[in-house]
Amino acid sequence: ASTLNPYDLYDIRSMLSEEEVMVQDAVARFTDERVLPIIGDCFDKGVFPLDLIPEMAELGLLGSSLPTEYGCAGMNAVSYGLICQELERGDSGIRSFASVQSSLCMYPIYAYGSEEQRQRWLPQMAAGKVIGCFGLTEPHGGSDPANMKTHAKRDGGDWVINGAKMWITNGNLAHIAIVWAQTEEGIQGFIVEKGTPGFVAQEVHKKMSLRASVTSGLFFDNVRVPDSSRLPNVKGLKGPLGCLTQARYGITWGPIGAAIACLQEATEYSKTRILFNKPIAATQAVQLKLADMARRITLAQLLSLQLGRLKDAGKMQPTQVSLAKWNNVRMALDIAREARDILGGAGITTEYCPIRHALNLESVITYEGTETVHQLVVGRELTGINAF
Ligand code: TGC
Ligand code: FAD
Repeated sequence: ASTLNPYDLYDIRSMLSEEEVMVQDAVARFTDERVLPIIGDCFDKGVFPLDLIPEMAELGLLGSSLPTEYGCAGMNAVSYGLICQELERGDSGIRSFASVQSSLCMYPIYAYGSEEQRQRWLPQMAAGKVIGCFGLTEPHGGSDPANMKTHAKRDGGDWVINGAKMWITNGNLAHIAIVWAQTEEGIQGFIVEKGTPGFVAQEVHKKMSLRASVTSGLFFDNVRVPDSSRLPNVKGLKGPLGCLTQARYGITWGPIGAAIACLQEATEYSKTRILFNKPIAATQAVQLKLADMARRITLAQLLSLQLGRLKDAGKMQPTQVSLAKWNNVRMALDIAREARDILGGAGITTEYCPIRHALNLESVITYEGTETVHQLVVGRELTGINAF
């Protein structure tokens, strides 16, 4: 009998350190025991499972790569990737929560914030007591954030923010928003607290995707914040883009988890579904589909692991992240749709995971840079010509 693991055909596990294996196993257990039993219902009802936040914090999953002096776990990039993979095996919405909290909110406070801001926010965010959201995208077009309309104007020792952000994950859950605004000195980031007069979050309804995640619009009507809430150590688009590089790196890993869940479901189903006197798994058509899924998952696993090793060595480039985000999300979306097909009619209900993953991945392929944006980043690298 074969000793190969069908969901790890190239034995990625053997390339992980002892600590990385422990992290993966702990998060896998969390997903199996705490996420999978409830997530179909959460998706149906359109609610994010808030109860899971303290447990995610306890496992060190919030800001996992930041230093222990701020109450974080100080793990490496590969461990962060494995966290994203195991969370997204549960649901993209759970991984989104961790991505936003870790890479888009805690990371900028750590990388661009003052020591006072770090001390004030990071330990509470690692503990899941303060939730963050990240406001970059605006209603008139997210792919081109350089053209943002939201602006902040100096007024004595304060700043006054006006504008709107759209499609903001965690918007209505968040205690603080990292808000990117145009200023006379270029784009700058501000920490805006919930309850600040003039700041309103409004949840987006009627979503068919990422239903177990909160998505909101943010509105700023003469919102006054002190200069101490400005992130002092970055100016320009490289501020938000630097956060996106962190989050996109995690998103290269996440969809591998979703794809594995779909392959597993399709394989099991096909072995027990008897048609024309034999399991559909015994047909060449289904085996070709399953084999192709395994091939694409294996390639994605190798891409993300190498990307993680480059990141841990301090050598990862944004173009490499774009290539892997594009490849791996496309891989998972195609697999989720194909797995849905193998399940026939049963595949259209949330009793089985493929349709939920397929619908979720429709967001994942759009957010953090659309597939086209990442293709054009790679094209620009090859040609030296900016085709945006
Ligand atoms: P360009 O004007 O050339 O560059 C501006 C400055 O930024 C630097 N830079 C980067 N730095 C770090 N990481 C990156 N990936 C970077 N890319 C560029 C660059 O060196 C330059 O620095 P400096 O010092 O010279 O000023 O900008 P560009 O032409 O590279 O950007 C164009 C484009 C289209 C790639 C960029 O605008 C883009 O990525 N657009 C897509 C926007 C996007 O992804 N939005 C995502 C919003 S957040 C989100 O979706 C969260 S979902 C979370 C969840 O729920 O999980
Ligand atoms: P647009 O930018 O209007 O793009 C429309 C179409 O035009 C796309 O197909 C795009 O690929 C294409 N296109 C754009 N430029 C070109 C070009 N030069 N050539 C060819 N085609 C082009 N944003 C945040 O800031 N924070 C969040 O937390 C967040 N969470 C999100 C959660 C969800 C569920 C979703 C769906 C989105 C979220 N986003 C968030 C927003 C997301 O980043 C944007 O949706 C994304 O960047 C695309 O922007 P857009 O929707 O305005 O589409």
